[in-house]
Order: sequence, then structure tokens, then C-alpha cells
Amino acid sequence: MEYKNIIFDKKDGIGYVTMNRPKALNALNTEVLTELDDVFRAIDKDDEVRVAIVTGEGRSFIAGADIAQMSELNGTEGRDMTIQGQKVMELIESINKPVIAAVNGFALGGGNELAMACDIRIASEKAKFGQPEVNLGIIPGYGGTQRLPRLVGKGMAKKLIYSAEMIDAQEAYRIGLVDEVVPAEELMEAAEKLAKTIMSKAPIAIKMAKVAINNGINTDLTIGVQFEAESYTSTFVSEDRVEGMKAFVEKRPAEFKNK
Ligand code: CO8
Repeated sequence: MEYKNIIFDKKDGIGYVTMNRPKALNALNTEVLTELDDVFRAIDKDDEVRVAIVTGEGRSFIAGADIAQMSELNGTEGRDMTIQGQKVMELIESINKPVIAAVNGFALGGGNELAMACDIRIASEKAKFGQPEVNLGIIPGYGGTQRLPRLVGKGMAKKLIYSAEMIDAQEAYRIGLVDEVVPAEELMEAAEKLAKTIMSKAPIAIKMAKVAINNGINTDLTIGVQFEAESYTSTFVSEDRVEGMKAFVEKRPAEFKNK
């Protein structure tokens, strides 16, 4: 598929998805969502990509769903656009490799929701976060009412959603919405450094850690530890587990083969 609103590159095991609609601050319309769906399906299947990084061109990460487009929709069409976006967020969350959000600027509404669907969020000091939907007479519709309380707790999520308050990167870090804050000029370097660290580890272990954490967070502890046992077993029967432990005993770096 040819992309008009995003750029996809890959280099040294990293897949870069750059939101590229800077005149609209990278707002998500149905065409952008279709392109994101396509690119993340491709990343999921692409053995050359071990970790993906999502970022935005210009001064915004993503300033939300496209308000101009939404303003033209009736109820049914609005529901369809919500479901389309929710599916994209679920896809990003469930692909079998880590996705890092390198949040360069505004992450508002659907933009914050996309960042939350990623595994890890690294923010530039210039980034701004918020769920301003109630200003428009709607509520978050790309998973924000569900993922935000899971990340920052119910009270803080309600405060942010009810008030539509925009917060800076340090505050987002303080409440646990982002995992690291770096100077703007070091953002991509920080995301790549983390991606390279992850790529140096056993690939099946990384994949299974993602499965165990994501499945577990959506259920209770009893079921969650059962997911962990299943995921753990998948790592324990792998050749890389034998290699990892052997390398430790032999005091040498492990050579993982994704087997
Ligand atoms: N949609 C469409 N266009 C946008 C959006 C957006 N979300 N955000 C900014 N733009 C456009 C502006 O219209 C403007 O275009 P133009 O130059 O043609 O007038 C351009 O981007 C630059 O924006 P501003 O001039 O407003 O720039 P400022 O620096 O003054 O302000 C802000 C930046 C604060 C980010 C401001 O643009 C803003 O408040 N944007 C809207 C943020 C927002 O409310 N986001 C939430 C949207 S709702 C949502 O995401 C719901 C998700 C679930 C949807 C379910 C589907 C039905």
C-alpha cells in the first residue's frame, strides 16, 4: 500500500513509523487509520523489524482524531470511525514485537490513545498530553477511557478526562503516563537506544513478556499468573533459553537465534 499520511522506514532491525500530516498536526482521519492498520500488519509479519518506533513529523505527535472529518459524521459513521480507531490501537498493542512511542509534541485525544497502545512511551520535554474530548461534546473513543485508568489510576484518569487539562511531559512522567522524558534533540536517540537494548535480548522472551503482561493486565491475578506460566513455558522450551543460561555459566555473551 502506498502511504500518503505516514512514512515507513526500516534500519538495523528498527521499523520507523512517522506520522506525516504536519499541517493538521498529524490528526487521525479514516485514511490515516487505514494506513496505520496496513503498516502495523506489515511490521508484525516482517522478520527484519524487531522493534517499532512511532513518532510525528513537525511539532505534533498526533493532535487527536480529525475534528474536521468528525464534524461531518452522523452517529453511525461516528461509531464506525471509533471502532476503526479502536481496532488500530488493539493491533498496535497486540503485534508480536515491542512498539515504542517517541512523543515529540502534542499527544492529544486519539494521539494520547495511540501512545498508550504502544508498549513504552518516551517523551520529549516539549511533548504535551491530554484527553480534550469533552471540549467537543464527546468522550475518548480510541480506548482512552480504558487504557488511561490502567496506566495512571482511576482518579487521575477521571481528572484528566473530565477537565480536558493539557499536561506537560514532566507531569505525564510523574503520573506514570510516560516512562522517560528527554531533551527534544535526544528523543530519537533515546528511543533507538532502548530499541537496541531490547534487540540484544532473547527475542522469544521479549515476545512472551509482552503477551504475559498484556493478557494479565486485562484479567485477575489468578488467571494472569496462568498466562505467565504458559508464556514462561514457551521461553523455557526455546533454544535461546538453553543458550542464555549456558552463556551465563560459561561467562560469555549469549548468541540468541530467535529459536
Ligand atoms: N483535527 C483536525 N485538525 C487539527 C486538529 C485535529 N484534532 N488539531 C489541529 N488541527 C489543525 C488546525 O485546524 C490547524 O489547521 P489550519 O492551519 O488549516 O487552520 C492546524 O492543525 C494547526 O493547529 P492550530 O492552529 O490550532 O495550532 P495551535 O498551536 O494554535 O494549537 C492545539 C495546537 C492546541 C493542538 C490545537 O490545534 C488543538 O486544540 N487541536 C485539537 C486537539 C483536540 O481536541 N484533540 C482531540 C480530538 S477528539 C479525539 O481525538 C477523539 C478520539 C476518538 C474519536 C472517535 C472517532 C469518531
